[in-house]
Amino acid sequence: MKKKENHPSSDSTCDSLQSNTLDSPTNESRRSFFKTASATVLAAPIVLTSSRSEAQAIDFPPSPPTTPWLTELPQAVEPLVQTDLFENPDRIPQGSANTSYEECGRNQHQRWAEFFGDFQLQPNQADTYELRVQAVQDHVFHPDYPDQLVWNYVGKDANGNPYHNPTIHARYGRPVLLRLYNELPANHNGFGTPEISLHLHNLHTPSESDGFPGDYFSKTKSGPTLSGPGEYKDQFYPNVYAGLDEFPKSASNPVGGDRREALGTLWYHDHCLDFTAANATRGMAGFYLIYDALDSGNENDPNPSALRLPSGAYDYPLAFQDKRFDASGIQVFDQLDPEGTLGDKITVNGKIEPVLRVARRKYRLRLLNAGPSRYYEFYLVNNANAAQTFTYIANDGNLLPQPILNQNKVRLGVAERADIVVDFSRYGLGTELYIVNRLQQTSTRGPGNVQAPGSRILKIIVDRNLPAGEVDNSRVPSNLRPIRRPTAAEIASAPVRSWVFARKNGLWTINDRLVNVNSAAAHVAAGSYEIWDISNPSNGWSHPVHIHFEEGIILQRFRNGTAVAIPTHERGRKDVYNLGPSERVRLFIRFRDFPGKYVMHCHNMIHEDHAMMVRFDIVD
Ligand SMILES: [Cu+2]
Repeated sequence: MKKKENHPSSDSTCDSLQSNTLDSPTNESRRSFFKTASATVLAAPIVLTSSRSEAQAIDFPPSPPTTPWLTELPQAVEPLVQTDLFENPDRIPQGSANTSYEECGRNQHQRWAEFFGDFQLQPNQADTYELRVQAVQDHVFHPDYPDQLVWNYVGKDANGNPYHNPTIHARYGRPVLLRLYNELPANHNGFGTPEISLHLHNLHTPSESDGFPGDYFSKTKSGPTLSGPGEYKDQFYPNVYAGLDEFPKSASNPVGGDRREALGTLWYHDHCLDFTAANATRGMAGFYLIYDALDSGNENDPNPSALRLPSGAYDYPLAFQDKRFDASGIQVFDQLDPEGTLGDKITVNGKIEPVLRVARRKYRLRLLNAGPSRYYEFYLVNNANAAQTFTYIANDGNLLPQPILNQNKVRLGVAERADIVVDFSRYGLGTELYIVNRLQQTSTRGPGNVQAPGSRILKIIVDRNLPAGEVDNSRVPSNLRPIRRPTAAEIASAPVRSWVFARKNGLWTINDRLVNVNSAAAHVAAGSYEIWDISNPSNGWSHPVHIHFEEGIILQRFRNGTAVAIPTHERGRKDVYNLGPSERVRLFIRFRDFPGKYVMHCHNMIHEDHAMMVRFDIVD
């Protein structure tokens, strides 16, 4: 058990927070933070410490060994089916919060009337989904470990069965209304907190639906930036391209916005203030894939301008998370330690050392580092550990202007994505391949060296030919999506804002400040653009910095004050900017369409929770 000091600037009176790290059902000492935390306390960071004490930190032993390759991943990842949100006349989605019928006190949906006309949504105006965040008691990370508790977003599959952390398929021009119920137990013991805020990383989502960290809710509690608790919260995803005001919807632009700003591979996860690492580690994360006329999700698309990338069962998202397990095989996480818990077991879509069987054809693999802390450098290798080649097509959910051919590695900081196309037709039936991680890491502070052969994370078996009559019509064209680069005049006229990511008294700061969701550190004008100069003066740790809501373009990279080349895969649009030791990045970014409160933070979720995050407001 350990006791932490309060955040020095907090007016919190809660000084007896208990460790609730261990999750064994027999551990009587577990405590839920929020049993003792008052609403006042919730308004401020509460898990902060002024210094790390080695004596207090829990040093977990390595996770118990597991027998590899016992679990098979499904051969296709099905999209979530819609839920009818019109059955209950009291709870029809509407512009303002439906607090009379148990919705939490969110702000009014922006531009609602512009999209839907009426105060209430009409049938067929949007794709409607319902997710319920639930405690699932029987998750199997690995057959050698016991069934155990996770928290998942639970929808329903086409047969009405529970679909955990479902993949959502969306289309530009078709809004999504996602209703999120919080059904977590208020009396939870163990790591994680039963208040939630759903962030869809990095859709162009209005502030009130962005999963702002202070917007967390449960049936009985609400974050400092909501006006009240509730059973559920409606999130409105307009699914327009960024730049809606500059490129309005019209007959020739039916979606609205700048089509060069399209995204593809997105993911959603919990973003509760101070507990993002714990809640995401507890299991709250899933994919949201969005398509448009170009990246249409149909490899047989007759539209001549469609890219025809591998689609359907051959468009496969893979989320990697680092996790730690105790001697009995139960997941553990130290949410009080500002250096967190580094996972030594890597799950792929929630499974340890799984197998994916593929057909002899091209696949689009969407790789996501879902955190909380570990960096990866992935290679696709054969049985002799020889690296295989693939085509790198998208970074952070943005298709690159041109594919990068003959690549053999993908390096991902937390929340970064990479879409790659692998042609398995090159391999004979029965070929066994592996995704391996060669990046060494011994603490949550950042990665170390790259060393072969690395550890095998996922086994891929090329186990079948295409069914008779089926042809692989997919392709990777030589041009993918055009990019809008800032002009020289825009760069010259852009105001420069500097952000320093550092460490102070054992915590993590931005411009010397700990997170304060009640106060914006920057006000940027809607429709404007700026250069953000982000830097990490330390040589002791790394920060994958994430800016919500808008993507940026890296203008320059520096290491130890010297300009260095921008890697090819970083020359598209990005939403995560890796700051390695003594690194600095200058990026160009626009702020458009939906004013309100947003955040920038380190996406090493442990740094984020301990308190490397800043609120910025877009103002009219
Ligand atoms: Cu960091």
